Amino acid sequence: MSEEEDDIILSELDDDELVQQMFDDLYDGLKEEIEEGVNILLERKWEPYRILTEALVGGMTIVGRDFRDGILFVPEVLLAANAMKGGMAILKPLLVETGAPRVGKMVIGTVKGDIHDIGKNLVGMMMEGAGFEVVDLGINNAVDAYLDTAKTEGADIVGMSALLTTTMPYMKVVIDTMVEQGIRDDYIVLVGGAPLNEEFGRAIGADAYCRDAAVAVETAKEFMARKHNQMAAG
Ligand code: B1M
Repeated sequence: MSEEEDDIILSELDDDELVQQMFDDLYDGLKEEIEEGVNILLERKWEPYRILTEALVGGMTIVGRDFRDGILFVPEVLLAANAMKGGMAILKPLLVETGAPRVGKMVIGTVKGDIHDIGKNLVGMMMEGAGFEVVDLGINNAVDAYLDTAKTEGADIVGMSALLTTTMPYMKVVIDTMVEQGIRDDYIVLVGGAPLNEEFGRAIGADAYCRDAAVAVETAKEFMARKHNQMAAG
């Protein structure tokens, strides 16, 4: 059989087959195929958030498992991340175009020593979609980056992301510095990332740990509502 005959036509697959194929394509770091898959699912009227969570995050979970088990290595995972970002770039304007009134401002970044940014980007996208203004600090952020930007931007929320057990303690450094400077209560501090949990969030003095981007949005809304109520009362 010729190579052409072997080619899979994504648009001819049913939804389940297409999502399975996207898992394979993400695994193989095939950015163009991932972009095509996302566009096909959009044409089939899938909600952008569903595409994000079921097709893209689902695929990245498989990559993560094989990375952990030593089946995939950094260069391959980088390609997978690049493919995922291609798909996210298509979805971003759709998640953001809600036209909702601004409900608050968040400064978000990945902590010092950590270059993982997919989860942080996803949270930023979802927050924007929910009507928050988001200032993205990128990766590898030291205390000053968070605090200086939160101050100059007049942020309501400081969001921190960490994907490594070695970098997550840095979140406490940021929060402790806020306490030392007497500004801890000026901000809602939300933290997230795969190795964290609620207990860790509490132990470092964050306002909340957010399991995923949807929880981050809900939590941010709740805290903003409380803040507005306090302001109205006081
Ligand atoms: Co890295 N890596 N990585 N990696 N990587 C992990 C995290 C790891 C768990 C893989 C594994 O072993 N199974 C492991 C960490 C082990 C540990 O510490 N316990 C690991 C390791 C070891 C490493 C290196 C040290 C590998 C090496 O060099 N030997 C190295 C470290 C580099 C560094 O940061 N200094 C490294 C490098 C990389 C790549 C560069 C190749 C690439 C990152 C590319 C990029 O981000 N641009 C990469 C990737 C892609 C991963 C995995 C496979 C996937 C992460 C991801 O994007 N997930 C990851 C395995 C895994 O997590 N299962 C792994 C998808 C994303 C949507 O989920 O980020 O969890 P997540 O975000 C979620 C929630 O956590 C939450 O919401 C998001 C959306 O729902 N959330 C927040 C995240 N941040 C939030 C912030 C908030 C709220 C919610 O603020 C309010």
